[in-house]
Amino acid sequence: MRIRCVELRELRMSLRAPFETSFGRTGERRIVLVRVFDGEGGEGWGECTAPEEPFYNHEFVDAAWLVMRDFLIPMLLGRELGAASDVPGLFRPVRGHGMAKAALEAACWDLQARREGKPLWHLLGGTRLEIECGVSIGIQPSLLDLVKKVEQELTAGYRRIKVKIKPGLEREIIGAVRSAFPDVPLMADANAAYTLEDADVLRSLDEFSLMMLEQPLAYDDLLDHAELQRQMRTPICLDESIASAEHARKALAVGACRIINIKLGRVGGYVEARRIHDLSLARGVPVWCGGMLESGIGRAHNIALSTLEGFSLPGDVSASRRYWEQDIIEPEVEVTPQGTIRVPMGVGIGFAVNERLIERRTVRREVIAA
Ligand code: OSB
Ligand code: MG
Repeated sequence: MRIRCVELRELRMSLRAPFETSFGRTGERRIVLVRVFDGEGGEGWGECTAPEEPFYNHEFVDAAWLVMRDFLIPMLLGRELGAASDVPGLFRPVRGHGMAKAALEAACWDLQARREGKPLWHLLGGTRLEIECGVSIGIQPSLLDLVKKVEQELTAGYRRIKVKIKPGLEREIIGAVRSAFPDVPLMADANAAYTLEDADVLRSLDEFSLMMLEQPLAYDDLLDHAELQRQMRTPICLDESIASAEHARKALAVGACRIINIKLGRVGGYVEARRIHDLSLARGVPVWCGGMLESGIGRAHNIALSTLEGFSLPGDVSASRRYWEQDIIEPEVEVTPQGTIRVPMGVGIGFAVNERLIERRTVRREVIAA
């Protein structure tokens, strides 16, 4: 298979409610979509999960667009690919920019699966037909709003609640949810807002019986996380700190975490995500699929990834309705009353792409051909 042409699009999509973390607040997403064409009538879709600003990691929409257009796409065009798994090899000269790489690689996987007439999850080696869903709840205007929100998500069936925390508010946020719902599977995500100087307050979170504490310390740290993990009972889960299988191997070797959040974009695509998955599975370390406020295309890819055996904990992959008035895939992603998503049986990502809606939301489009 060869890629003859790539289309980049930027869409504007308003979130139904703004999403706030320790690094900021997002109301309107700039969604970047990638479509690859094989010149023989085949196409594949990917989504670049780079956010609007370089606050989560170094990547952001405008940089990802340029890296794809000026470096990655020229490396891909016209090259003979035995399979989509060959794509990361072509991109190796570019350092970092995992989200830009992952978007293109994911589109090639969708294309390959469609050419072979298979669901993508099957091509990836997935085994789960239903995936367990959790929700990530941003920082709310008040504790009462937060407790109401949690109640609403539990009523909808979600199996795990993740709350965002930030310094000074962690005990109030977690305490409010824990006292309202004493037995609910609960975790907290700090998005790297703390340092080891905060070890006392972080250690005190052990009393809330959290499933895990996600990324308390710096995005580029492993050693301080290992020190904190030695002092805490609550398992640490790393998100930002794991951008490759090498990072995962080192994190586990030094004891920086006991659980890993895998995001396709952050780790640079399916090949690297599967490496992290395989290594974690071999060491008995649970993994789960994170989210980046994706549109339906990124969401469909997250569902496919979540079918791999090692994804044994509920992820941040939830219903389209929680994010968008109208999603760009059909049907939209829906969650059962049991808090699961049934894996689609159609070819490729398994959802139809609503091209008319995509066209309406597009603010920028560029086509790059050989
Ligand atoms: O840290 O997991 C995170 C959203 C944007 C950036 C980082 C994170 C998140 C989320 C939301 O937690 C996950 C989702 O609902 O897509
Ligand atoms: Mg996180």
